[in-house]
Amino acid sequence: MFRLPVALWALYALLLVVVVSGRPAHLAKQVSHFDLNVTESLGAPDCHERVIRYVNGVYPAPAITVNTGDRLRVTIRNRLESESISIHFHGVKQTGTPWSDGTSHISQNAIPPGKDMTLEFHVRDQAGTFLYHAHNAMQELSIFGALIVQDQKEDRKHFKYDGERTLVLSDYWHNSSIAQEQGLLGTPFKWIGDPQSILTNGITQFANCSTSGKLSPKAPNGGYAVTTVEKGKTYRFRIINAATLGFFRFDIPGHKMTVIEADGTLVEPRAIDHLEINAGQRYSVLITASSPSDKDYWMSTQAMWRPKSAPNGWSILRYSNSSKESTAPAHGIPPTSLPPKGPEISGWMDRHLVPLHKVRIPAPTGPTMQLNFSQINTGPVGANTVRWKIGRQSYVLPNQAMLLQHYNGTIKDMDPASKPIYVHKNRVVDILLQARVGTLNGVCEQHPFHLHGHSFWDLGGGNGTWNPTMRPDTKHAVIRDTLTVYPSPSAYFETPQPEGTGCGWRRLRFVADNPGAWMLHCHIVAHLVMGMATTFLVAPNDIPPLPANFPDWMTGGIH
Ligand SMILES: *[C@@H]1O[C@H](CO)[C@@H](O)[C@H](O)[C@H]1NC(C)=O
Ligand SMILES: *[C@@H]1O[C@H](CO)[C@@H](O)[C@H](O)[C@H]1NC(C)=O
Ligand SMILES: *[C@@H]1O[C@H](CO)[C@@H](O)[C@H](O)[C@H]1NC(C)=O
Ligand SMILES: *[C@@H]1O[C@H](CO)[C@@H](O)[C@H](O)[C@H]1NC(C)=O
Ligand SMILES: *[C@@H]1O[C@H](CO)[C@@H](O)[C@H](O)[C@H]1NC(C)=O
Ligand SMILES: *[C@@H]1O[C@H](CO)[C@@H](O)[C@H](O)[C@H]1NC(C)=O
Ligand SMILES: *[C@@H]1O[C@H](CO)[C@@H](O)[C@H](O)[C@H]1NC(C)=O
Ligand SMILES: [Cu+2]
Repeated sequence: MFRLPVALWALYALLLVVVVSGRPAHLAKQVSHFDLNVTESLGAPDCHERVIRYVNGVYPAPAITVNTGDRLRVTIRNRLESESISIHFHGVKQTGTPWSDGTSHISQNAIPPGKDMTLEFHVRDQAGTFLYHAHNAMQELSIFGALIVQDQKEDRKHFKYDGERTLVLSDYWHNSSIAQEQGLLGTPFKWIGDPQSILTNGITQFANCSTSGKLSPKAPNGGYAVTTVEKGKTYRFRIINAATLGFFRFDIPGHKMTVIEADGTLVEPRAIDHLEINAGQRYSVLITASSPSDKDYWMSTQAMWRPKSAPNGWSILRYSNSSKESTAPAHGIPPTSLPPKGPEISGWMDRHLVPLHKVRIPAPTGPTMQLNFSQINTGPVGANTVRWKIGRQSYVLPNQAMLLQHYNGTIKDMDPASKPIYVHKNRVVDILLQARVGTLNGVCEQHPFHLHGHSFWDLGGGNGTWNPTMRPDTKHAVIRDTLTVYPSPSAYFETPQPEGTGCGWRRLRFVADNPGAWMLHCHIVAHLVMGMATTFLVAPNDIPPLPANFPDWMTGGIH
């Protein structure tokens, strides 16, 4: 029998500690290196074949899992034929690294085909469920994947579960995003319509996969995502809405869900019978596998706050005797109808949330910034050219990234439609988002607003038009990064309203403690492309210098 030297035994013991109990504190600050090699080729996520984007050969992009405190070094290789890309880590604050936000036109110029770029950043004081996705015009969510930041010590202190599962929900069109963008920005305006499919972990069935003849030689090949659980165990389901349009209702028959996390903030556990999750939002729910194990449960995802939903947002919850999760898709036959949606109730989900850790909410240190937004028609009479106006104007992305223009000293020469709102260091900013009926079709819609570089308190909202007697809702003020401006149910969508009618409002508050150039925008990508965005230049004098190794082509004027 061979004998290991004492030092090796010590190393073995240390490794055992690391594996068994999670990472010891002194090893917590790791550098994790990830490659994101972006390619495109034919695929058939819903059995209808089209060109899709793969990251490291898979769709959706692979999940990235790190620990709180880790430093990430992410190398993005753009191997697309002709499109520039950037990759944004949605919800990660990028404290001190505004150039790593991955937002093209704002934090960097997009990465041209054939080029590589490495982003470095810390996930300092954040933990929970995030996502990463492309952030260049309409291609926004053609590349998306889960980003999980573990803080096992903290999570296990409050919640008991035996395992984790991740469900990435997304919506999917058969038309290319380039065709969509041309339709949206062209005259006459052409809306993208509702998606053909709602995918779970990148697959569903639009056509019958056996008969459509569209079985792609490469994965994915459609079918239904299968999530396996063991009888008697409790799981943390991390549910990520990576849709470009859909506000989803998610149901699991025969199982109660208990929500414990919203956008990286732990909340008091609350039992819910279904989940409502907007584009860009994430929730963790606990579910216990205590139902009969001899059948499959069809989990469903359907769009709310739209006239109709794609009917194929199905995936399978399956009991298994193996502790290993199987990922092989199934080609079963789902139920014929989705669970009834019930009436759309503004803020139903938000009112189930109370932060687990109570933190003092600072008072705003300036006047409330009211951002009114509505659709405008800028086209000639009889032909529509449609944009979304927010605040003073419809936002036009600068050709050169705003942050680079900050370093160049050219922001002051920018087109007014691209200029940022200046924010002093550490100002406590209160923003009142007020939706109004525009000139086109009299509709009120929901809008998921996402802020870069900061999380905010979601201070509640209401129907119609805000007035100063309406106080912030501090009870449900969860710190998050994506909130919903709901339309009043009575003014919703199908019922045309006169121009100027208040559709609904919501208030958020954030501490501007992260110098940089940051976007606040609607996460409905079509709305973003149509100008529903604004930018903040936070504490320009305190923006740290650009790292010397920032790629040449970035500052050389290539778009
Ligand atoms: C990404 O591409 C590089 C360069 O071709 C290669 O060295 C690396 O192994 C690839 N990474 C992955 C995860 O596929
Ligand atoms: C797809 O795009 C083409 C070209 O823009 C357009 O003619 C067609 O109507 C679009 N199809 C759908 C389903 O939106
Ligand atoms: C698990 O194993 C038990 C006992 O062998 C068996 O009765 C049961 O059907 C199995 N369940 C599944 C889901 O395979
Ligand atoms: C798909 O087609 C095959 C072959 O015709 C059939 O056996 C199967 O039931 C169909 N599946 C669905 C989901 O309709
Ligand atoms: C937003 O609308 C309100 C009410 O019509 C108006 O008082 C306010 O000035 C508008 N704010 C901005 C910034 O345009
Ligand atoms: C909004 O209006 C609906 C009825 O249309 C009502 O049920 C709801 O309570 C209102 N919400 C708020 C926050 O006032
Ligand atoms: C910065 O200025 C240099 C020199 O004038 C110019 O070549 C470069 O394109 C500018 N970069 C940006 C991002 O404006
Ligand atoms: Cu919107």
